[in-house]
Amino acid sequence: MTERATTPFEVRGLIEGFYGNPWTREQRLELVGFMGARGLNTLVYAPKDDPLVRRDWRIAYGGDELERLAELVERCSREGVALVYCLSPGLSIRYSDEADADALCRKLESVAALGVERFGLLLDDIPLELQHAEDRTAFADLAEAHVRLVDRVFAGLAPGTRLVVCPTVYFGYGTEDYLARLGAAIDPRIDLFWTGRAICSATLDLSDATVFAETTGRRPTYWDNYPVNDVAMTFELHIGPYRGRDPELWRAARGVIANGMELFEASKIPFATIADYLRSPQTYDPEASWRVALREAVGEPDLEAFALFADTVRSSCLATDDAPVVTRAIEAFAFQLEQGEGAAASAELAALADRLLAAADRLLRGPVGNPVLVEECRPWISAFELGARALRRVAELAAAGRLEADAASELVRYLAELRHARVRVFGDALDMFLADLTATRVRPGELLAREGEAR
Ligand code: LTM
Repeated sequence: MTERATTPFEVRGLIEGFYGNPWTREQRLELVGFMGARGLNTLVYAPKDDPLVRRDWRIAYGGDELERLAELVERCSREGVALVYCLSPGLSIRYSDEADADALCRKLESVAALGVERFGLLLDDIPLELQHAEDRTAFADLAEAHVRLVDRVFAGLAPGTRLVVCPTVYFGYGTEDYLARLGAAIDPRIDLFWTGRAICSATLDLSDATVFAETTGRRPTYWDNYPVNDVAMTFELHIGPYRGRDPELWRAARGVIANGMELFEASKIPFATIADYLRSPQTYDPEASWRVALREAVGEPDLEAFALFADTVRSSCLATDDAPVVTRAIEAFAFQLEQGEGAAASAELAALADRLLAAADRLLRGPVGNPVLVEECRPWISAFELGARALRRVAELAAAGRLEADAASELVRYLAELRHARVRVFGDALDMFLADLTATRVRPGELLAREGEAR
């Protein structure tokens, strides 16, 4: 593969591609301004639960929906952001039915009439086997049906229009047979999305991108599933910095588009760090970028409080260090206690707990600079406050020399309530700590009973 110029990624973007309530009209318009200001040049429109994109893909735009789309197209063109309009017909399309292929092309034409010049055909999250009997007769398998569909759609687009396809096999080693056959058969000008080794990949590596490019005959456009927190991830709040992306990835990838959370305001924090990486992957510093993103999101007066909270919700597929500040404090406390230094240990833990409590109080009850963000994060901030109370109580019991005697009766309630909250705060650290302090002292069944009470 030939080495590319130092301006890294051609495609630097975001995708509304999550399951859940799509973003609102106002949020999308705001996002386009946010992107333009940060050098992000591509917005992919693909909300899984917008009926006109997926379930009802055959239905034409009209009325309000058409007006909104036209308004988004206009805003994107003003901000220098390319809009990629996607359809996901895979749940119901009959690949062997010409009428379905026509319906798909007509719908794309109707959107092209608004001025859209880039389209996506998304074939993710559908069965790997052909479902309709007629399709099983017409095609050997899904790959063959997809080659025919992609060819048909691409041929129907006006010259110069770009098409990106999300294959049904969209993650893995990049050597899969379906990918190789699709890549070998479709026009080399068509782009392919890929999420990397996993649906939500911990790392995106130059070597994998190179393998994908060799298999498919084109550089991957990464559909990066961060910060998205849909489906089984809804208990995590993904506001940590973008990380684990190879600084040299641009040498073999066409670009990256990052999938957002339904929580729009919160998504802007990781989005800002993603924009920093995409602008300058070789100099990108996740923690420095994150600090700036947090400051922009909450404003200077709330920065310390929000940053303390944000440090406890880093859990995601990208993070190995879930809640570093609190984890280190718990480790230090446990060690000092073992050494018989209970007084010093409890003083340090109490001081941290008080800082966490003050931060939670400010965010939950004070006037804040970004109330929309705090509302979105409220379930996690409430659990953060509960955890801080638990830490405070541990410190008090230790200071009074009562940890041994009273941990079970005093702390099991916190453990039960934190588990019942069903949001991930403090990673595993606090749960393990409280469980450890209480485990040997709680009668079997008591924690379960407490969880029942918390309900
Ligand atoms: O990632 C892809 C290509 N498709 C879906 C997304 O729509 C979804 O948001 C993410 C995260 O759950 N996973 C998918 O498989």
